[in-house]
Amino acid sequence: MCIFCKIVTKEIPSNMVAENESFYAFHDINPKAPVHVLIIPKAHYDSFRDIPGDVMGKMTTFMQNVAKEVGIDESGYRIISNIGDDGAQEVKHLHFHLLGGTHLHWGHFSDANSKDFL
Ligand code: DGP
Repeated sequence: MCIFCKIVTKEIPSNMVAENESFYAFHDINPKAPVHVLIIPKAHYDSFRDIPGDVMGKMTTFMQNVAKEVGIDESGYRIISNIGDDGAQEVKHLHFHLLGGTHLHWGHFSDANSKDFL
């Protein structure tokens, strides 16, 4: 069982923000912003590649509500999902990072020159 599946079953403790029958939100152990919440489906999907569209639709509503719950809905926030090797995904259970509580800068993505891809 993966580490986030163990968080869902409470085998590994976490600082919960919200949950319903299908999704779970908890504070990241290594926060990169004043608010840094991880949002996961309780069912295991390796990454965003694998989640069915209808489940993603329900997850979107849950994520919107979590942003309200932690008080960053009006001020703004960022949602990131790292996918696979080039996405630098460490935990292979789909998760979205919800970041906010400060003005976030844009960067830290790659040393590559974007012109390389044009
Ligand atoms: P990613 O690189 O997108 O796979 O990020 C994984 C995130 O998961 C990273 O920000 C740290 C967080 N994390 C890893 N293990 C744990 C844990 O046991 N508890 C909590 N709360 N967060 C964890």
